Amino acid sequence: MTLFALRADITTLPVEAIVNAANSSLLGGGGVDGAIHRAAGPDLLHECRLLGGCKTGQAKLTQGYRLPARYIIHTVGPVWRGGEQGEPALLASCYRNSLQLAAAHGVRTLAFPGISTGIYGYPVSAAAEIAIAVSQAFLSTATQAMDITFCCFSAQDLAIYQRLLQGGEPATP
Ligand code: AR6
Repeated sequence: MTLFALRADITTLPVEAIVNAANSSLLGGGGVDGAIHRAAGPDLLHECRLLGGCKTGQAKLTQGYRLPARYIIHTVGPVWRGGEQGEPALLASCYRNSLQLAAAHGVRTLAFPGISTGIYGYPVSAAAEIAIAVSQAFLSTATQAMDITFCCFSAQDLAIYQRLLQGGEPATP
């Protein structure tokens, strides 16, 4: 099993790529997006301006600039509107497209934040189930191994992931 959960600031993780929970402008925002732009530095915004935004459920890749991570994969999660507006499929698409983009760039260590579970209001347990299920499905068909870390910002979120990952110990990437 190469799925891990840990509690950390995702901008500090020594992985090859981190995923950003962005908005469709890709020009920065609050939450983890703001933290990533602050830590990566202004060159990130310059590259993002060239990308022409990103649709909900899609993903785009940039360099990591001042981050330990070589790449940042920016994905736009759905805003939670009660769960009947296609949110689960869109969130699954975020994870799947991010994983495919990572694999296409030879990434072997990848960290995800809880996409949509902050400002966008997606319930953490439901989102974590999708994150894990999509990642497991991806790994079962991937041609190359990948370590996937679910980076939680709170102890509560970490407990949810650990329960869903069947109590596995959090591991450093
Ligand atoms: N490291 C890891 N996780 C973090 C960090 C961090 N440094 N900071 C926050 N989180 P959010 P969303 C967690 O709101 O819900 C932005 O303005 C946070 O606790 O960042 O997808 C974008 O520009 C939560 O668990 O993203 C969009 O407009 C998770 O990251 C909008 O927010 C995601 O919370 C996207 O909202």
